[in-house]
Amino acid sequence: MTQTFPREANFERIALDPTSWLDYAPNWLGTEAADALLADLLANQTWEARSIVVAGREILQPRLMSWAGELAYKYSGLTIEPRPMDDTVQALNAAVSAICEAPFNHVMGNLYRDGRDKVSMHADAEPELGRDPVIAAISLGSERKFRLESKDRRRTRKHLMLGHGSLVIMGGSCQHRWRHEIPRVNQLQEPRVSLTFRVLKGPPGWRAPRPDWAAKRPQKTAD
Ligand SMILES: O=C(O)CCC(=O)C(=O)O
Repeated sequence: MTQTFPREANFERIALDPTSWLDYAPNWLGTEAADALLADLLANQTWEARSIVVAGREILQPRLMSWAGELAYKYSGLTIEPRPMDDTVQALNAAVSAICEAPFNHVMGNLYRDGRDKVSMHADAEPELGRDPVIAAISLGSERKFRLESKDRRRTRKHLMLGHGSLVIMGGSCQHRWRHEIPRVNQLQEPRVSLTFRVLKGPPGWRAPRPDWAAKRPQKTAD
């Protein structure tokens, strides 16, 4: 039977700057529900090693990934094709969309097999996500550090420990003013799974339409 998931969460807000924040619900899922979800995802998602292009070189991502969504998604030179959501991912997507009041249509899974797996500093700022996207992430399994660094000259650093059954939302200008990473940890043996939820506004290559006023430049006349 498909698990059901809460459609509400007790968030604490962590302000990063006046227009960027994290909303963090450490106990969104209780331990039992989080254990069951982790076992389901490990057993039933297709976990793949995929390459991305960094500085012109193709490298294998240091983690496994799974995904589902009605549109293809392209980042770092990697295009992941549309793939249907299974019942569990669909139920999660509906619950997290209701909580965030965002029509998420793409779910990406990351499987960090142990502490050597990581995701490097980056921002989710592809044009297909639009301006100031809301991105949510569920964490399951071992607790890992979620580190953020501001893009400005100060390079301010913040971090949050993401625990089993938690839900975090990156809001406001988070993707435009900050980068984030899950750094490597020595000697950690246990896996972690995260599922991240995005709204893709269109397929790879989609661009926000120019507002009407942008096209209406005055004809050149003598001032
Ligand atoms: O695993 C996480 O919590 C973060 C994943 C991430 O940064 C991403 O999918 O962009």
